[in-house]
Amino acid sequence: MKKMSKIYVAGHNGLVGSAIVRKLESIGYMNIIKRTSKELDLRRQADVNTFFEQEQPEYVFLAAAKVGGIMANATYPGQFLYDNLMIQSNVIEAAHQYGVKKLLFLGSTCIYPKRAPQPLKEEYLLTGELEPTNEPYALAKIAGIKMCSAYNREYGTNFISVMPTNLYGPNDNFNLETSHVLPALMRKIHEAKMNYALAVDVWGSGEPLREFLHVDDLADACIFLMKKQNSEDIGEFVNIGTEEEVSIRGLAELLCDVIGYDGKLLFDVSKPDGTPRKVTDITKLRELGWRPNKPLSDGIIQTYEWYVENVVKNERTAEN
Ligand code: GFB
Repeated sequence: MKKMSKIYVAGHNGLVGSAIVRKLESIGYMNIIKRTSKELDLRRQADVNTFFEQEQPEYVFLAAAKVGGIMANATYPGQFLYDNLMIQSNVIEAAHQYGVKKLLFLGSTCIYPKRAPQPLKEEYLLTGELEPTNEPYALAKIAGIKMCSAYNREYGTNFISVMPTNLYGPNDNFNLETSHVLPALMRKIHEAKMNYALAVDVWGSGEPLREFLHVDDLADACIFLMKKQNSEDIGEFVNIGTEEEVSIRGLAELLCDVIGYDGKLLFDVSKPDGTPRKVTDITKLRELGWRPNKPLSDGIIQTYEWYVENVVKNERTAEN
């Protein structure tokens, strides 16, 4: 990938796509193509083909997806399945049709079986039943992995897939109905502090274990893989994570420390826990030559500053 190569970042406004664009621009990539979902609906195959025919991208980061936390997955299972299958199928097929040199497809560690051994190794894919709260999303992502590897076999393409663990960082979704746990608890704890509330509501038992990767680390890993590795080096896909886990209770306590809130945590067990544990094995990624470098506490401090500067201030301005 050269500094003037034509690179399409699908989903450039999202958490992942925006981090990839930030990183690419910061290291001198000048020729990045972006389209909002209003300008190009990736669920429409003819429009996607026209776009690829006109733009002829050489490299594609496929970060466009319908994503959300445990409640969004449960509330919109049809949209999660349809939108993701359509977006990824159209982009992967067009990348093949129009001769893209390399494509990187982003999945998620929810592709692994609910009761897979931990830490999760790549070979555990399709060895058991999926976690029901995100089965439609996981099935779409598994189809994406299989489509990339099938196209590599059948057409000789160079399409690679990566499975990031739970992500967080700037440009995350802070909507309490649809967000993931880290931004949701950041918002709830911040608002509790500002309103002098005595307690914060945390969904589930607080016992599930999760691993959190800062999205700037993910972007760095994706660009590293795009530049240096091919599908035959990577195999079907590679995990991207930190191998460090924290309970939801532990995460809430860490957020309370960073935000400066000393009220109570109230666990609402009427809400789902989801998968009990999800920690990646990143041996393969280390062997390929990459390792994470942002500790969770530093990443949370940086993300909280971003949240206050961007989300809180904008909402205050909109209210006035
Ligand atoms: O991040 P999250 O929504 O999704 O929830 P998953 C993780 C855990 O945090 C669950 C708990 O046990 C939630 O019950 N939790 C506690 C909360 N308080 C809250 C809250 O206020 N909001 C939210 N959202 N959770 C998603 C999948 O699973 O992870 C996706 O649904 C995707 O498909 C994504 O794979 C990475 O980690 O359970």
